[in-house]
Amino acid sequence: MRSFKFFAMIVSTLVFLAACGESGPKKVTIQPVGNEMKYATTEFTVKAGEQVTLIMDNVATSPAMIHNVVVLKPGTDVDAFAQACLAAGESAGYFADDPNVVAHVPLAKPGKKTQVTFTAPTEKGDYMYICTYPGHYVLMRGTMHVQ
Ligand SMILES: [Cu+2]
Repeated sequence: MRSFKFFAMIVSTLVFLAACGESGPKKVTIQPVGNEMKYATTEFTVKAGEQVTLIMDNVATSPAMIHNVVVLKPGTDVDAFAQACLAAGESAGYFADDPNVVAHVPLAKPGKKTQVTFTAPTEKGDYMYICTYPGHYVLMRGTMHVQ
């Protein structure tokens, strides 16, 4: 009887772990192209309303190549937003909160990883993402497709 209880406990634990594996947030990793001011991952797709863990895996080695990822709603004035981030300054991680921000992965220094977990928008469409580190947003851009 006792061994049956133990066995049942093991099985329920395994079932629980398997369920967690399936229902955890979808992981999306974004890397730059070496020491270039470019994302290697320029697009990815998520389902509307799903949980997403977005990761900046900064594989750069040059000290100037610090990157983040900020996902914006369609129709955002990207230039104005990037200017606000620049004005927010280094202490704010070159990020200015704004109603148009869908997700914000903090700055990652070379060789580091940062991440954020968020709920994908329920509205389908194409969402631009940029790096708001000074001077990067013009070249560091990508698209998150919400389907
Ligand atoms: Cu950058």
